[in-house]
Parts: sequence; structure tokens; C-alpha cells
Amino acid sequence: MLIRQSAELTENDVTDEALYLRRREFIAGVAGIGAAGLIAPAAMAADAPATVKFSPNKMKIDETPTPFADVSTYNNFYEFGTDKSDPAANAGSLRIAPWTVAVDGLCQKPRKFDISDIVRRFPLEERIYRMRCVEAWSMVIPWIGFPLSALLREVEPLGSAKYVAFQTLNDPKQMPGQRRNVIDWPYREGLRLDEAMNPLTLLSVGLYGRLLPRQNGAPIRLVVPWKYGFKGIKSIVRITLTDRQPRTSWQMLAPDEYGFYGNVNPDVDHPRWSQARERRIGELLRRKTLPFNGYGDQVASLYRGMNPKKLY
Ligand SMILES: Nc1nc2c(c(=O)[nH]1)N[C@H]1C(S)=C(S)[C@@H](COP(=O)(O)O)O[C@H]1N2
Ligand SMILES: [Mo]
Repeated sequence: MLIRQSAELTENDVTDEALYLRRREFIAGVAGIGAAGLIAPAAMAADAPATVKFSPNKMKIDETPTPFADVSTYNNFYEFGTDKSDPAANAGSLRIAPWTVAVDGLCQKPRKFDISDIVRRFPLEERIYRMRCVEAWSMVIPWIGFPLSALLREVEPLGSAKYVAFQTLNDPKQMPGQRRNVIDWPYREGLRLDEAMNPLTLLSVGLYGRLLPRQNGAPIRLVVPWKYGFKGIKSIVRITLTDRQPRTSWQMLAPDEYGFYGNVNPDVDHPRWSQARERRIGELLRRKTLPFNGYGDQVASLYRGMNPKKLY
């Protein structure tokens, strides 16, 4: 089902009023960006905000989503500080409009995408994913986004492209955590091209039926549910197709602790702690961590023949 203007909604469409209200907020959020000048006035008159739609429940798991209050206040986003509470407290200084994402490197048609163009062009869907941080906590998050593959197809990757590199905004004025050299800014991540093209891999622009809170990586971030959370780079400004394995922030910072792949593997301990179990935020007892975070059916084949010890 799509978001439509209220006049077009029938009683049947509004079975879950809470969901409907949240969708209205999502519309309002995007329209709000428009008011700040992101969506061109002509485009707004023509088709926005009614065109900002998402299909709910495209992919569900049988686990309760972590409450929004936790999802939006217990975050890692070192650009705003290294404590879990820092991003929610400090991310207000991030300007999310205007915002462009450059997609370049080994492709036929490198280009810049305006964020308003992205939310209108790519069909947005809701997917409830299990997420797990390498620090052994986990959440279940109802993301709104679209497959990264759709964006990459638009720039037509060359046959020589083997990897995709990602970069976060680098602006210490907006991101106070960047005034300290905890990381060699900008934050960087990478995927192999086949991982990037896997249908599970999302670019997310929202969660819980609303636009992404800044602390969760507004206006656009990566979501790779079978990998540890650090792969999910936030507030992306550049995506580059390349023939060489990109260096990633955590790998550069601590190569003995974090590898390029970052696949969730309960059998490979972090050098300083076990990865066998995890604390689901909001629960008391620890859960067993699943290989590939439970997404092995969809992704294990990507790593066939590789040494699982090297896939962390
Ligand atoms: N730019 C940037 N992206 C980042 C991080 C960061 O510090 N900076 N932290 C990562 C880590 S370690 C985790 S666990 C997730 C947390 O994402 P969440 O706040 O949406 O749960 O973001 C990842 N993406
Ligand atoms: Mo993390």
C-alpha cells in the first residue's frame, strides 16, 4: 500500500490508525524539507508531497521492534561524540537540507543526486531488520529505504568496478565530534560490489514511518543487516565505485579488532570479548547471536570458499 492524500484514503486503508498517523508525519517531514528549499517549488506543486510514499511491511521478522525512544537515543555516531547518548544530544547542528550524494568512480554515468530527488525517484519500502553492533547489543528496527542496487544501477557500474566506497560528511562546524581526532575523518566504509548489490542492502531515509532522526544518520545512511553495525555508515555524501578494496574507518583505527567484512559471526570472538551472545536493547536475558545475524539464507553464498575467521 502507498501513501496517498487523505482524500483518496478509504476506510480500509486506515485499519491501523497509528501507522497512518506516522505516515502522515513522514509526508509532513518531507514537505518540511521542501519548505526549507530542498524540493524545488515547481516539483512540489507538481507531485509532492503525495509522491512521497512507502510500502509498509515489505519484509518483517517475527521479533518485536525496539521502541523508537531507544532506537533514537542509544546510538553510535562518533561525529557527535563517543557516548551512546551524545548523538541524540548533539546532532541538532547537522544541516540535512540541502544535501547531495555524489556517486562516482568506475561507472558510465557518474552524477550527483539531490536528496529530494532520491526520495521521489526510488520506491521506498519498510523493512524490519535485526541489527547487531560489534559491542554485542542489538535492536530490531523498522527502516524505510530502498535497495542500494537501484541507485548503483542508475550510474551504470563498469565491469572493472569490484567494490563500493562510502563517505560521511566532513564538517567539524556541524559535527562537533570531528574536532577531535578519534577517527581519521571523514568516516569511511566499503562493501564488495556483490554485497552492495544484494537485495537486503538498503539505503535508508527513514525509520518508524518518519524521516531519519539526525542521530540515526539523516538524511541517508547504509543498512546492511548481516554485518556488524559499524558497516552502516551514516549521513552519506559520497559513494564511489572502485577496483580496490576501500579502507574503512574501523579497520584503519584498529585493524586487529575490525576487518573489512564485518560479518556477524558468533564463532569468531572480538579480541576483547565474545560474540556468541547479544543484549537486545530493552531485554534482560542475553540472546544467542545468529550467524550472519540470521540472514545466512540470503547471504552465506557470497562468502563460500572464504575463511570464516577472516570475515569479521
Ligand atoms: N558516520 C558514522 N556512521 C556510523 C558510525 C559513526 O560513528 N559514524 N557508527 C557505526 C556504528 S558502530 C553503529 S553500531 C551504527 C549505529 O547505528 P544506529 O544509531 O542507527 O543504531 O552506526 C554506524 N555508522
Ligand atoms: Mo557498532
